Amino acid sequence: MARFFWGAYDAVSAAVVDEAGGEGIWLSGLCCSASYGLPDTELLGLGDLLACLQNVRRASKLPVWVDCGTGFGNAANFAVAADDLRRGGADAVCVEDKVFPKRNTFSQVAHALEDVDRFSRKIALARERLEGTGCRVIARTESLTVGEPLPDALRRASAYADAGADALFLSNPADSPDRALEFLAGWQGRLPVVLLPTSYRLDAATDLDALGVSVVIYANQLLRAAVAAMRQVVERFQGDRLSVTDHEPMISVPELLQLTDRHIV
Ligand code: SPV
Ligand code: MG
Repeated sequence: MARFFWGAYDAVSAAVVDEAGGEGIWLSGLCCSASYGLPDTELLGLGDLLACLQNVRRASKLPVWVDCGTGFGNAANFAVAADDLRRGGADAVCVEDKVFPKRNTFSQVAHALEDVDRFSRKIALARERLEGTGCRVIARTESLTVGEPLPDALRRASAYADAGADALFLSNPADSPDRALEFLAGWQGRLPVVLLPTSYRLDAATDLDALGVSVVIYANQLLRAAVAAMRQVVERFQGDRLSVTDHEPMISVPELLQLTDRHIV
């Protein structure tokens, strides 16, 4: 049965997912970077990401999949980083086949894809390093992001499966799921697939299980919702500067205390 993960970036966002009965957490590179005031260009270091993971782990025992961007350098670097993240509480590490320093998938810039063999080596070495630990390696392909034809995405996915990836993360920054669905038809369930419907909408009638989709990630919706709510509140207080009442949308102080006391322990 396909599971739904939420992108979190700190203890509060993780606690919100946890108390709502979420099924898993995506430690989002974009959102963690933003919380440090950094662009999503791999300026966030391994130590910073480990700190974000520690905060999220303080708030939740849910599975946490860590977005490692392009993996902190070469295959050897990614293997060490993956092992550190595993010891920090990661249930999976996800690495993408772009060239360092990558830009966010939704950035309107030219993205450079990594060489298939070099990327496969990253997967294989991390897989070897994590053997027996229970921590998974997820290979993310950006083939559709750069507009490559479907056979390229399938060729890359096959190479990553051969290298030992446990799941395939399919980026598809389009306003329709069509290409992702075409990929799934061609892929035929060789590895479980992870989808990210950030810009497209999956039809309620889509049979995710039959298509081999194991996880759907809402990667950045929580931070986007938080910013929208914060803006709304600031604007309302600006219009009524002496107001001490709770403005919508805002939780009460006791609710905040309950969140920190009950979920961030
Ligand atoms: C992230 O959350 O950092 C991701 C997902 O990589 S996305 O930004 O939507 O590409
Ligand atoms: Mg990312």
